[in-house]
Amino acid sequence: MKLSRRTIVNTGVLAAGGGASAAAAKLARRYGLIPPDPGGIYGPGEVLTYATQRILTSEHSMARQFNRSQISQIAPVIGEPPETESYRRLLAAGFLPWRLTLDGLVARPLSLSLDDLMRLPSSSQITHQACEEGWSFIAEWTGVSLAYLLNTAGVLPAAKYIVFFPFDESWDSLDMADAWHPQTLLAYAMNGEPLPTRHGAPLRLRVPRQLGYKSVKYLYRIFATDTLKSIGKGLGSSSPDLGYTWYAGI
Ligand SMILES: Nc1nc2c(c(=O)[nH]1)N[C@H]1C(S)=C(S)[C@@H](COP(=O)(O)O)O[C@H]1N2
Ligand SMILES: [Mo]
Repeated sequence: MKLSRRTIVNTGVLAAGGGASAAAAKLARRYGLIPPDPGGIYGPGEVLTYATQRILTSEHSMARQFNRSQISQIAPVIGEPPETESYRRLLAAGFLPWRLTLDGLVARPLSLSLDDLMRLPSSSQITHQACEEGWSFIAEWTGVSLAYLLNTAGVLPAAKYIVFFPFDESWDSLDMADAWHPQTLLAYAMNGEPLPTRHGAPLRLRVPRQLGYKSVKYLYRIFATDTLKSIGKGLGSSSPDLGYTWYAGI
């Protein structure tokens, strides 16, 4: 019998007898599925969502893809580009001096220019991006799959998370299931044009299986690590500071 997510959640809750929190704790203990921010304001619910998603969806379940005719006429943007001096200088220089660093638990750290990235095998997707605040749009993104880059750098088996650092404060991280996922993309183009500044130039992450805030814009560094404890407040991203969970699966 194929159990629905609801069945499992309900069964877990009933079996644990103590509501969602006990069920989450039980599931998470059994499967070792604790997200990095379990102590936050969404703690028990966050553990339950992450654990049930990881148990019930295969690692390669795919986000829906659309046709060109479904691309949104208007793509909303949120926020202003980073105000740091280093970002402004790079923007003014057309990102020629920009480099993406990939380091941490990798056999061969990488430092790549935009040209270097564009010479790697490219991959495109027409997917839906949904902001937690309610708006969404469909666009085509083109870039290099994160899995390709992780393979090139030789990510070590000890790596449990991949962390994404932008020129502003909105850093985030993915577990290895989402990092290796074939639709997780480092995008340098949107709808056939170079990525517009406010959509994250020169390079952004696209994680179509999670809410928009996981798709970090304005990237400069990708870091493979076995722990998130020493980064920021140790919660795996800047989002828990703002009241959003680390795991934002949809
Ligand atoms: N570096 C950085 N990445 C970011 C953000 C940000 O403020 N800074 N906003 C996030 C949020 S909340 C959303 S919904 C999407 C919005 O992407 P868009 O501006 O291309 O629509 O980017 C995400 N990535
Ligand atoms: Mo968002």
